[in-house]
Amino acid sequence: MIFDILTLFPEMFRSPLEESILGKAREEGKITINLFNIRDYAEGKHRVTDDYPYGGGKGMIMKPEPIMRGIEAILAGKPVARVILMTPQGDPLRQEVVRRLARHARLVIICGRYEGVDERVRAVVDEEISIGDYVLTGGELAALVVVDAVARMIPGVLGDEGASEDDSFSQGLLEYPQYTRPREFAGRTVPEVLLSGDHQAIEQWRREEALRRTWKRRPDLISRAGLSDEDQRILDKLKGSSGTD
Ligand code: 6GU
Repeated sequence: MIFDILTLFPEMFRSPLEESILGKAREEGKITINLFNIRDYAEGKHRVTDDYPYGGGKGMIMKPEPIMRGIEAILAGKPVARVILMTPQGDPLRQEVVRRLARHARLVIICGRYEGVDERVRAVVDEEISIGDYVLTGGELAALVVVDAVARMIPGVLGDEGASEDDSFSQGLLEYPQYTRPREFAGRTVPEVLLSGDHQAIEQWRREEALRRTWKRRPDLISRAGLSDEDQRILDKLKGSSGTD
């Protein structure tokens, strides 16, 4: 999968994309990340990329021409790509959006800065994405979030365990509690069932804990989760008893 990122600050991407799982996925050629500096597509001695807003107001607006020239250069010859604009006005990123994006062979991601981009840039944008209801100084960190979330859905990127299937959200629920050694730490012990070797009991406990957590912390997710009759029964039981988690 190819990610082409159009930004005024390519350096913001280097280290996060070199480390750990993404670094390895790049080395192994499972993902390719190309960084393009919008300034390289700006004209004139000063290569200006922003200007004052028509109609007045505070802040600067990113000029359309450098971004459009950048997109044209990126798409030249290989036009099959999804063009995404990172903006707080976009669709909120959710796991289902991530899964859908991961089906594309190529994503072109435009990072907005300042107070926004000239509206005419939207003519070449297929979709706009936000990573949440708060404001960042620019789309770069948000684009990194998109690349990370999408890349880990690509087969082989997480290794052969296919761990992305079991995550929080992949089933519409938060993840169950996890433990590793030691068996007792700071006076707290690992739940007995996890030491029992009874795989069916463990699975049942995990499902119940996932449901409990989701119901307590993110009740908004429950209605969208698509629960089985068994899940619904567990949930009714949880609601009946006043749990403490
Ligand atoms: Cl994509 N950009 C900016 N500037 N702020 C954000 C965002 C994006 N998503 C959430 N906040």
